[in-house]
Amino acid sequence: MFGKIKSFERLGNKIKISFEKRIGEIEVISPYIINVFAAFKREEHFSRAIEGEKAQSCDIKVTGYEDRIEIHTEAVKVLVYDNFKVDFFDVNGIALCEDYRGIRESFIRRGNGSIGEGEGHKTENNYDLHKIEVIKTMKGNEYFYGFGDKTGPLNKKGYQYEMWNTDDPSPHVESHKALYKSIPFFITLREKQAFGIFFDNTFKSNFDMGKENSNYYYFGANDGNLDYYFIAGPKITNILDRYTYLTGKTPLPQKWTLGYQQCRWSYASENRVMEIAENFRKKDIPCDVLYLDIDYMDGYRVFTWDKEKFEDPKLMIKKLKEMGFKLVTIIDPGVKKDKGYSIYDQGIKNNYFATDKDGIPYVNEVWPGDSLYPDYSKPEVRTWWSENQKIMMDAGVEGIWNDMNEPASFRGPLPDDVMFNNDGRLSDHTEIHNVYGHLMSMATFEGIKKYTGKRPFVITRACYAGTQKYATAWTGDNQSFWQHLRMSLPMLMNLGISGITFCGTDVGGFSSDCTAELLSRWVQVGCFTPLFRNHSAMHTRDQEPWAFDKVTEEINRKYIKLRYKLLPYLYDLMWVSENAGLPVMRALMLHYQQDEKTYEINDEFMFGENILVAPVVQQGQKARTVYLPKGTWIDYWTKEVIEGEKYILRETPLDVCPIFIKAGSIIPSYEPQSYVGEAQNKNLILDVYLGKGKYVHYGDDGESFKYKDGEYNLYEFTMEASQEAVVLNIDNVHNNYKTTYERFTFNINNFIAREILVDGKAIDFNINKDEFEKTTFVVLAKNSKILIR
Ligand code: MIG
Repeated sequence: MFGKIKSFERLGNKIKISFEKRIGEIEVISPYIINVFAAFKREEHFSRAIEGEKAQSCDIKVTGYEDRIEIHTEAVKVLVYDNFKVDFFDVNGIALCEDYRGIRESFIRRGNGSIGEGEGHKTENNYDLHKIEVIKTMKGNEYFYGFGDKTGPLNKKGYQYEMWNTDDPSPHVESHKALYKSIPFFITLREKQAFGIFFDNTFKSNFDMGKENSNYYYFGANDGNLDYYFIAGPKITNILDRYTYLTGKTPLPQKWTLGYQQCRWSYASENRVMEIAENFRKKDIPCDVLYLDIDYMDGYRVFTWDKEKFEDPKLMIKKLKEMGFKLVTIIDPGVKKDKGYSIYDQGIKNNYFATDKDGIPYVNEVWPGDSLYPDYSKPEVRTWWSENQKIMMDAGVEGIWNDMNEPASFRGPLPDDVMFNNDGRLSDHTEIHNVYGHLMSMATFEGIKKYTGKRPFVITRACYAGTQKYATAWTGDNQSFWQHLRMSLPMLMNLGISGITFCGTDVGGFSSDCTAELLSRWVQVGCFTPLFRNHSAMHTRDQEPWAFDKVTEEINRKYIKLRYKLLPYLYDLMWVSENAGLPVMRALMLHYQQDEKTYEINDEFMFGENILVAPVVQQGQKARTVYLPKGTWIDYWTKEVIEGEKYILRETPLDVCPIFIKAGSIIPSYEPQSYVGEAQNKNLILDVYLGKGKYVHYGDDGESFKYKDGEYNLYEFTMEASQEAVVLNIDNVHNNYKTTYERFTFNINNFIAREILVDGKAIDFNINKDEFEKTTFVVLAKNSKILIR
């Protein structure tokens, strides 16, 4: 395809290599990030995931040898050979990622054709279609992570996946090659060292992680350019920071978006919505957000209201607000073909819809019947769509839920030759499909930002790499199956590894009927997922926290309250995510990369660095094994101290989700409220688990962008502890937001104090020996040094 190397030249960070038949390019983005590029589809190096210039000036050494070109940065060594074979080494000369030069040989499938063919179905083989393909050597001891929302286990070794956003209502199982999102990014972990690969290509692509042959893995696309990034580690956490440096970090959301959310297809009248709202308050179950699914609209016409069901939306939303609820409405992309309907008329008049190859607006069917697809790849359409958000914002709606944006279509898939503007490039559906939802989210985000001035809350089903900048993602139509609760853990952990920090599944399951026990266990997981939303489909049985029995209701209340208690900790994690690219729900190996036992744990996760959650994901399970990595852990419920680096057995009565806190943790919490902002949080509670530790707590107004101008607070808490004494330091290291805290309440777990000195002065404290031993005291919210002994 490329032929032999003829010459090369360096232009800034780029090394342009002339091969006999084509030009290849290596660009050093940073010492750790290397781009491999060759123009096939178009000359321009264009990305939908990466915005703005990312290349940094850095030291690069380029040397030509007889058989290769060597490019050195301070972190990696890149060797380029004939045929644009590229190998990556670390600075010690250890090979990390090498192109495969051996024989291509598929695994054996015996019999004539497949069973599918025998029964008259067509089988697909995408490999032959690849115009672009990169094959990497596999040594055998690799682990692969990432790829967005793919089904199956955490480690993707031995599996093959496709990137083609797909709305598939059948129960999601391990054989699904694709779901709603296309995030062509993965991490390879081998011998405790990791690196990332981001294949920035929006066409249909495939990733075969050693399924075809265990000597190699590969990725390829049907069209587009050769364009991938090698991202050096060796730590996974650093790779995530670098990947999100390229594609963007999940921005800090408004605080209420981290509260509990209740959804349903559909709460379809004002009375029903108010009944749900009142129930939450009456039953003392915290809740911040209610949703309106498609039935609030007038005949599924987006940006309209069914005035019979919702006579006065503005007034209803006002009433909800007074009760502390925020309303989120669904907006699908499909615009009803309907003369006289303003959105349709504007779209037709201004050529805002995708067209067929002859330029005639393309029609397919979605909920409204015959519908057209706004061409979000056209700048004017994004502006128009963002202006439309005003219609909803004016009514008081506080977040927008973008569904069906794969895009879904009821009368068969959109033909390949449906045409899109692609910011002036004129492209067809094969190129735009995987970024359609991404671009819709972008337009929605911009509109909400413009009309509210607040941090937009957009929730989307379809994503491409980088969508985290604009939207929260949910994992689409799961089912009320135990299997789907189980699968949600690796799926959400891999979404986090793919840059999508703010994600969640439908708690309780979307399709099928949930059971009391399943909801009881699902809410225990939902409590720790960044997006905590219970949702269920039309015709399924009621699934609200109180829809089953008193026991289930009580368990829902317990875990929803725990979520509200932990809100300051979760908000801190979101702040960390915006700054360091780390997810909230973390696979264990993110923090225990040296411990191979953590590499394939599918049923435990870290909620930040301090809390390990080992939920029950099997019906009737009365006890489960938990792997605790190296270190000392404290059982959250019993305060038992357990040495890690071993498997333990934990009893799991229905209301217990095993939770373990790392020794040395200082966990901030609030007294649970019915909703975010019900009362000012004047008291920050700090749960202290003895050990050596440091914790940084972040605070701002919880809704505006002022924090970007420095209007925020940072409290640094540090601890040194021995058997006899604990020393705590409070240091307000950043102090630009008028804090609401008056005091800090410390709970020192597993410690009975005899004396507490704050800046040398003795203060009062309480000893609690009933439940478990702890010492509690209150100090003013200011810098101080506390000695407890
Ligand atoms: O064709 O709007 O995933 O959450 O409730 C189904 C109705 C369309 C699919 C979404 C689901 C939503 C439903 N939608």
